[in-house]
Amino acid sequence: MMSILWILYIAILIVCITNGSEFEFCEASNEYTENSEKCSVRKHFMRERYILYDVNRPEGFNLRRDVYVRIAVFLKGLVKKDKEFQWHLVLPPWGNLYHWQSKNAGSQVHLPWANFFDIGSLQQYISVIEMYKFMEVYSSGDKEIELDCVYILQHDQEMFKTGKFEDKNEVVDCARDSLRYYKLEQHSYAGPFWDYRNVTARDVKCLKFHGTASDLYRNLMPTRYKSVMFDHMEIALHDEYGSKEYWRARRSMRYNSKLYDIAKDYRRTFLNSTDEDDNTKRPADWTEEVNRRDAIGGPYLAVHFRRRDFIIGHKATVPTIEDAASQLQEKMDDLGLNVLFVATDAEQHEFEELKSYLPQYKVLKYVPSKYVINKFKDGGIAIIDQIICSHARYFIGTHESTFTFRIQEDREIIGFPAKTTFNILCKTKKKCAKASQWQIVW
Ligand SMILES: Nc1nc2c(ncn2[C@@H]2O[C@H](COP(=O)(O)OP(=O)(O)O)[C@@H](O)[C@H]2O)c(=O)[nH]1
Ligand SMILES: [Mg+2]
Repeated sequence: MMSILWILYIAILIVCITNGSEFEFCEASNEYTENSEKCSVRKHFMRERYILYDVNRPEGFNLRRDVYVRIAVFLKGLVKKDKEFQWHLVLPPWGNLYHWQSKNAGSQVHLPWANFFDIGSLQQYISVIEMYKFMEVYSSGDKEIELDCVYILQHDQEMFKTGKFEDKNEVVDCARDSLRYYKLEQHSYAGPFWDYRNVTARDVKCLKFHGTASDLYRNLMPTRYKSVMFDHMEIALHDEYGSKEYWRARRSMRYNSKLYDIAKDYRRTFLNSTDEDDNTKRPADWTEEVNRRDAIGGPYLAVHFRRRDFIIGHKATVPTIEDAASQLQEKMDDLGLNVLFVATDAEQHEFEELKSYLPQYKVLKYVPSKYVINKFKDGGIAIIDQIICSHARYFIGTHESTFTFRIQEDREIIGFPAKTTFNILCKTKKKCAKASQWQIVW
């Protein structure tokens, strides 16, 4: 009886195969399947690869935004080179930043990128996925996420001692006690992982690294790893700082449209500034932007006046409030402007002091409503300040502040003459550091 059944089974199988029917071997699932569509879906998932990253904890919002550009250009190059796999960048959630301490902002952890940026615009440059979405897709319903490999980038201290810098990409022994990753069991490590408790890694490697981001291609090993994370990604340098590709990645970082709306409203209400009057209209789609230098900007001077930790960390270049006021006054008179917009992290009494030196002008700063601070958090308020500064007729920033750099980039993209953008407050009128000037390339 058994053998008759066997013969019948084999006969059916032969008929199926010779008919070219649905039975086929699916490598993706390592089985015969009658459903080739299902197989190709499986195959598709087999090709997905995810890159994750994190940045040195104390780094601020605006350096982190620069690290994104590095990794975006890196991924763009990778996608061009490697068509075998489908590469995605997982966006590390925002949170726990040293500067984000507003009491009325509610929780400021695990904030998705969509809070600050326009995800559709980012997608037009590379494939990105928010962390919470990645967790859903990657774990297929399970609560635990296990990454395949984490590389912790580390400076080569020897190079800093000798001053001789050369490319390096070398897996080294981890000095485990100094790391925030630790072994739970064989092939399982816990670690900071953006403050998620349910994330672990199968492997953690320390990488003595010096070089540009694309030197990390070789560490991806996509036939072995589906997900690779780079911690301390700020150590990898730009592949093409200031190139056309750099600026494409930077241009894809449009903000959440609600933040533009708030800034627009403020400009219209308090600064007599509209895109029509100021010649600052932009295409809705960043890929349609073109090279121009004819933006006029609203009838106000904007200053980014960085205080707090900068007063100590950048003593040699940050002016006193009185000195800053006197420099601003000179420029306002020069330009015939009587409205000053101040973006600052100063204490309220410092802002009042600045105002007291400039009684003849209208001196304003953006004060968010309770709703806005609670919804968009400190990062959103920073961006609103940056948008307002980037639409001013003339901008003066703070030397070596990445907050200022991001405003300068936005002004370059909008199309202002460079001389209205690359200006910084001097220590005093007589003592001035040289401002860097990174102009846009199209
Ligand atoms: N809203 C607002 N926040 C600021 C301003 N200046 C500094 N901050 C805050 O302080 C942080 C400065 O850190 P970071 O982004 O690293 O820029 P950098 O330290 O100036 O290079 C910002 O992210 C903001 O949270 C400002 O003009 N307006
Ligand atoms: Mg900083």
